[in-house]
Amino acid sequence: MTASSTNQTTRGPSSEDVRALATAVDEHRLGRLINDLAAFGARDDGGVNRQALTKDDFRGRRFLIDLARGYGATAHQDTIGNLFFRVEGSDPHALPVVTGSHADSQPTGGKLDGAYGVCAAIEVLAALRDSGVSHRRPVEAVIWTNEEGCRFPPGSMGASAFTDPGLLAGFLGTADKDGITVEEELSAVVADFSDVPSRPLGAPLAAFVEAHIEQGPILEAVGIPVGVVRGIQGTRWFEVETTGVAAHAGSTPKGARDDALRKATAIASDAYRLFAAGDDNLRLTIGRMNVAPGSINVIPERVSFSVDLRHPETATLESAESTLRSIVASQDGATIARVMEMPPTPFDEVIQRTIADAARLLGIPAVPIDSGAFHDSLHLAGHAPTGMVFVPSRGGLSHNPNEYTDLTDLATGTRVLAATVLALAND
Ligand code: HGY
Ligand code: MN
Ligand code: MN
Repeated sequence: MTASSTNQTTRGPSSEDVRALATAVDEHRLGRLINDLAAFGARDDGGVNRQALTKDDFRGRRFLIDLARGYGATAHQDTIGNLFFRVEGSDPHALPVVTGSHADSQPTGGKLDGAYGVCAAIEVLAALRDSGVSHRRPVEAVIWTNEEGCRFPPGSMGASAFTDPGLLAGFLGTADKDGITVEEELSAVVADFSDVPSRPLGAPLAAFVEAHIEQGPILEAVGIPVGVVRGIQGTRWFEVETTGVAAHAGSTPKGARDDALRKATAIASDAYRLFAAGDDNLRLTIGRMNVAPGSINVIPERVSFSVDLRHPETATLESAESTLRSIVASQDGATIARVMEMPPTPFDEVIQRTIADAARLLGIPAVPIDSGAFHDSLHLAGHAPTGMVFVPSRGGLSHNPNEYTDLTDLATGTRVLAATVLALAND
């Protein structure tokens, strides 16, 4: 099993150690952990609302810190709240192999998006302890702050500040719809986490591997339990604003109505029509629209709405953005601002091969796959050799309370993750 980034065949773990570690992955312990974490921000419909830096998010973190310490890990945090749970290897000076994901969710999220990768990473720590398998490098499980970006855009705030600390100041000042900032939320809980030592952003690491649900229909359709992710498509987020004049719904004649919502809906319908006709891989989503003053009998004076644009190629994203900008310009006074840009990002070939080798050694079928969703790994890919392990999503559904993956598949993905981490920790 090759594990080093120099393409040399290096001393990796013995097949016996890999199998011992995979056997130590406990499906039921993993299932319990996923359900225990889902209790923080649980919704009545079985989903989860654990948005970034909310009380539920922080309570979930505290629960995971105490759990990881119980597995013999030390906990650290950085200035944007990323959490690291570290178990030492035989060489304390070696760069760590890091695995993990995000614990924040969508407001109408499921139990698995992000949480699965966090729980799988902690299960790897538990399996390392239980199996006694040796590893040279330290292994760390990480919880990245605010991956979803729905409360505080942009997405992957914690991972991108970790890999580019210059972004931190801007992120700390970001406010949610109620005007509460990232900095206010983080400083409100400093005392609660004073037992967790700090570490600087941007620590070097040997490799990063993230387990995640696919959130799409491909693995289920082909009946394969593991996806070896080749890379992530590009994503761009925009805020569009239109303005008008608030006036009486009944007494304002047609010619005197300056209606912000009429302009916004004209932009939206032009965008949907043009993108429906375009490249099938181009994805446009208008997920949020705010209308002010929002009264049934007042002509809207301001509308703001989000646009989420995705495609595997930068050139297509560029041309789609300029089309969108010209549609917005067709409505007088309308403005558009780009609030996030994640470029299409390929993953490290050696990490992909290490994941594929791990699955093969364990006799687990695996296929290469591309990610339609963005992930924290997109940012880590520029910081260290990075890869992802996908497991199937039932019906391809995610960002929905009915998100579901069989526990067997979750455990299978965790076994491949554990074997991959072991290979990288012994390269
Ligand atoms: O939006 C995404 O792709 C991710 O699930 N946050
Ligand atoms: Mn996610
Ligand atoms: Mn998500």
